[in-house]
Amino acid sequence: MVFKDNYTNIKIKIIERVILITLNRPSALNALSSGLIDDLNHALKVAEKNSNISVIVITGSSKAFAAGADIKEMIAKSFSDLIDNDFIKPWEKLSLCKKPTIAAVDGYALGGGCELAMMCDLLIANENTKFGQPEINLGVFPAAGGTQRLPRAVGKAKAMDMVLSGRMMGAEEAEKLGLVSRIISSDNFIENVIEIAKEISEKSLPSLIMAKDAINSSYETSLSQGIIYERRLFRSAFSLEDQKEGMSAFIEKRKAKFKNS
Ligand code: DAK
Repeated sequence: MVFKDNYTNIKIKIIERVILITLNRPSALNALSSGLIDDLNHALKVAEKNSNISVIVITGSSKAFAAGADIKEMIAKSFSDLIDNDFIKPWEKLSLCKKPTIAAVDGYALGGGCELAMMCDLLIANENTKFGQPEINLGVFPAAGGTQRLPRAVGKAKAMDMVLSGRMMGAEEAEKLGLVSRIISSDNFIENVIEIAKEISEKSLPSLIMAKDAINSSYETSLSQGIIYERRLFRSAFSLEDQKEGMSAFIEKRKAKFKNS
């Protein structure tokens, strides 16, 4: 399986071991139409299988990461349409991706756009970013994980505030609350995010995958079960050549050269 030469709704660029996926529906502020999600999922699937790629960065434009699900596509749907065809299900592919993912968020990240960003492992925001779950203004409420991931990130009080009032939250507040991993200033925003991604991509890929898996499991299990799972994964890391290389490099005072095996 290979990347398409031309996607309709995204652009891709490979920089060393990093893939940059840019959501590209400028006329609709990157509203997440089913066509866009199909393109995103295709690129994600290829990137996940491609052994030359370690880190996936998803970004939008300086005006909008994504302004949510496509309201024009959604308006005519009925209850039974949603029962027959859960059109949000395909969005979950991102949250199931085993490789590290980074949302590089600039401009509006609203509704499904905010939810998509929250599915990523790191959320790096430009200082101008505005997060929000404004679905309440449309007579509905967040349903692509917003009522679940947002309170886990920012706490119940702030999640209730955002979801019930539909107000937007700036990057600074979002970083203070733990929704955002890092804020990067506007100058050379995406280049700086790529540098962070490149730095991560130089680590051992199997260890990155296990570390991500261990952290995600902390949301699904009790502390004692999570600690047992962490320890099992840690033991497996000792079957990697990369573990010997990483520790030898430390002792020999040189930079580790991981083989991802
Ligand atoms: N969908 C479709 N088109 C959109 C859009 C959206 N979400 N957001 C913006 N656009 C389009 C506008 O209609 C406009 O198109 P034209 O009128 O030029 O054809 C163009 O993008 C530029 O937008 P504006 O003219 O409005 O630009 P402004 O700078 O004035 O305002 C804005 C920017 C981001 C504040 C504004 O566009 C806005 O409020 N957008 C809507 C934000 C929003 O309400 N987002 C939530 C969408 S609902 C589900 C699970 C989850 C979901 C659904 C189902 N299930 C489990 C079934 C998720 C739902 C959502 O995300």
